[in-house]
Amino acid sequence: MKLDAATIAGLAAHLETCQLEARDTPKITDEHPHMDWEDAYAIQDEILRRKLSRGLRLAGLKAGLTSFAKMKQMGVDVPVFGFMTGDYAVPDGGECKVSELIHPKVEPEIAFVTKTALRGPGCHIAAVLAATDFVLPGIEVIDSRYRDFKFDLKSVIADNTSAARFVVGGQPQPVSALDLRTTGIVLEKNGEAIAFGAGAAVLGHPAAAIAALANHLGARGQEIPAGTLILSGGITEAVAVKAGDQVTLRVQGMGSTSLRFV
Ligand code: OOG
Ligand code: MG
Repeated sequence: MKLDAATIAGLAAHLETCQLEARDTPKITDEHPHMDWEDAYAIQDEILRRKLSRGLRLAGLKAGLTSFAKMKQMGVDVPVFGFMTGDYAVPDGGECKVSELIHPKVEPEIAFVTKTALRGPGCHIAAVLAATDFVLPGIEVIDSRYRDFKFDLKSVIADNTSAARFVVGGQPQPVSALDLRTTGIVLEKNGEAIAFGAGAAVLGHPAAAIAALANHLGARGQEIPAGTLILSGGITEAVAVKAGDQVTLRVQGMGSTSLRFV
């Protein structure tokens, strides 16, 4: 760790305030170029602690920057991990208020729900599939608190990987009958199909993103508990949205989920 506890708490308060007030900020590494990975996750942890202390509940975990399309779009090359609290959840087919966000984008993802705990190191795709209760379509709404979505990896980790809202729905499926690598997805905006992909875009297999999360947590003495919802990461580039937009994600064999921006 390069930052002291007071600096970590201050940066967490700053980033969370930007989130709650929907205003942007320059990336924090501009002022703290020496901060390290541990500092970045410590700031994210402090944001979670602040939210839990106000009575919010943890609603799920996420992996991000797990596809080449996303890594290329954001100019980075390592996956990142974050969390969602209950207030991030939009009901399937429900509304998302853009006035509460800075510059939202949507990402088509495959969501996993675990039935047993997963702990790294050494977690792999087969362990993830054995621990998965079901998978279902998920749209993540990301909203970097950084000006013009410009950040480096440490800044985006501290900012809880741009997490803002999410919706899951459709027809949850057990993984036993699926090959998630060839599972196709179509993202629609206002009735027009605008992005396409397959599960293999995410680290070769979306379960690999869940294994990477388990291994990341394992290195910190934590695990993915049973019953955890996890977003495995955007399959395509993220797509900007504005008020009035209707977004639907169709996943092969799993139905669809949607939300409306108002
Ligand atoms: C970081 C979050 C990326 C994903 O699914 O790749 C992410 C960002 O691009 O702002 O959630
Ligand atoms: Mg995402």
